[in-house]
Amino acid sequence: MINVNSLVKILKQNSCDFYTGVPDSVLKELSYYLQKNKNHVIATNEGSAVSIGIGHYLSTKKIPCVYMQNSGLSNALNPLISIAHKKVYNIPLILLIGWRGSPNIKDEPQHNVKGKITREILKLLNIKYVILKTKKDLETFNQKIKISKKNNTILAGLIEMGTLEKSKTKKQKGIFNLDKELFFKTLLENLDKKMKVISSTGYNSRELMYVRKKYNLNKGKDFYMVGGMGHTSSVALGYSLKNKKKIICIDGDGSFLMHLGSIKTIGSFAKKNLKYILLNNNTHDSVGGQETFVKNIELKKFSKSLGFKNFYEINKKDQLKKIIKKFIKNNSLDFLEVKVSNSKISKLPRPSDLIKIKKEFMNND
Ligand SMILES: Cc1ncc(C[n+]2csc(CCOP(=O)(O)OP(=O)(O)O)c2C)c(N)n1
Repeated sequence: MINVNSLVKILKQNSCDFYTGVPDSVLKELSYYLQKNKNHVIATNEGSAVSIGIGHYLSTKKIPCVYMQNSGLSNALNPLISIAHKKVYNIPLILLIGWRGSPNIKDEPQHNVKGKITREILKLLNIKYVILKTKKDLETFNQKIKISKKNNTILAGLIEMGTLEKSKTKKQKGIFNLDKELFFKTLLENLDKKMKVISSTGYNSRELMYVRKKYNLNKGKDFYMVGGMGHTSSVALGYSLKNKKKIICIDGDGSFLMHLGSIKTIGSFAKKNLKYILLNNNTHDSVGGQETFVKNIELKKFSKSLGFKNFYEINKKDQLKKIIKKFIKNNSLDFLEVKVSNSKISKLPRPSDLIKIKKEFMNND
């Protein structure tokens, strides 16, 4: 196992003291360590994180540390290839990559696919990597960082689930109180039979699935976005344009921010049958509770200026039923923000038979 302090120490020895990235459960101990660090930027997507790192290098000549989950490596490809690559601007970066679905570890389907090809992607990009498991690997990493700095190349550290030693730091609490389970229950009770729901990566899809089963609520069909974080709203838009039925998109705030431009596309192109729900807990709850900073956005002005017709906000239990009923009944492109607490359910199920879920979702009976 690896202690985050030892990892950070090695980076520091190499004048690397600036961190940017998108949170990941594998790397949550690093997030906890960085909580009070002023040289740390939580980015909304991995391409932005790499780009922030590139900017840091241009202004300081110091190598930055960019962290991400391997699923986000694909978001990072553009700036990694078209800006930082050896044959373009040749910019040194240290990547710390949470390696979900590594061949040694049993994981979910979407992670298994990415986990298997993560090293091949790095090889294609000419990025050298070290698998970080032990203190000895840290020493190798240290040596390779020095070479990276000398040649201005990119170096990656691959970190598997369970490698980083647990610290005493506890996950930060959210800032809102409304129970998410109660929200899901009320929503499902008020859905029309033929409605479709598309829900985001993170706890949202898992909670939706859990609440359906727990209370035996069967109206409507769900499509759980187990991967493709940030693309829930786009899938919902694409679906809604060729379907007359009402379609509900349930997004998390981290997911909403990851490709925020998609919300503008909805504002410009969606019809009246698309309904967007932002489940706002102001955190990346499912990967360690890191702040998303969504609370600083004036969502009413924001959504209206993008083309949504009505904006609703729920932050108390007694508003749930009335506002949800109205939101569902309206025949207009509406935005509902629900300020919810972090998840309180301890053992959330995970969608597993994805092909079955897809078939059931596509069945219009
Ligand atoms: C491209 C990509 N980057 C990072 C992750 C890791 N990840 C999974 S869920 C999640 C947080 C999502 O936050 P939010 O949408 O607010 O949902 P919550 O966790 O609060 O349920 C992150 C960062 C991912 N799955 N995909």
